[in-house]
Amino acid sequence: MLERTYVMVKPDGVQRNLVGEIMSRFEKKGLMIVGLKMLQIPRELAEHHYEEHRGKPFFESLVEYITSGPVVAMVLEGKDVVGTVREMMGATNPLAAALGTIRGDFGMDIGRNVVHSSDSLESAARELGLFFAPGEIIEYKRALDKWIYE
Ligand code: IDP
Ligand code: MG
Repeated sequence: MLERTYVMVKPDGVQRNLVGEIMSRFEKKGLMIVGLKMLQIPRELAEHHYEEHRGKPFFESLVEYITSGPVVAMVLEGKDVVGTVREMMGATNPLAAALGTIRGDFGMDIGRNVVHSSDSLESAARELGLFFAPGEIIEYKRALDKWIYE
């Protein structure tokens, strides 16, 4: 099923010049970029985005981390894209993440794990809505699609 998900390169990924590398992996996989922007997340939006973690011991440091510098936010579209991107991203703790995944290849600490992606279709819809206005998600045809999908 064709789905959309919300993905972002976190401030550490931007500072470490990993934006191109990370986006390139998604492009090469065959996922389609249908929304893209750079922003520095205001505290209120960060707290909203990470609502489910409010009250946990790491919540404050998480909000500080995610608001500490610009992020690159994107909407990716593709077959089963939510699960596909979660797999490409790897486990939350980069030292536990498999090599070959983004976190496994580029991260060391759970509090600096380089990338975010929605964990379900429901959170994808919610997070997309927080970061992108409807008009900022672009529908277009890719000539390559017939070589990516049977
Ligand atoms: P996810 O990003 O793999 O979906 P979540 O459990 O949703 O993981 O946690 C959101 C983010 O909060 C993580 O990506 C990580 O940056 C941070 N985080 C999660 N658990 C911890 C922790 O135990 N200590 C510090 N930061 C954490
Ligand atoms: Mg999560």
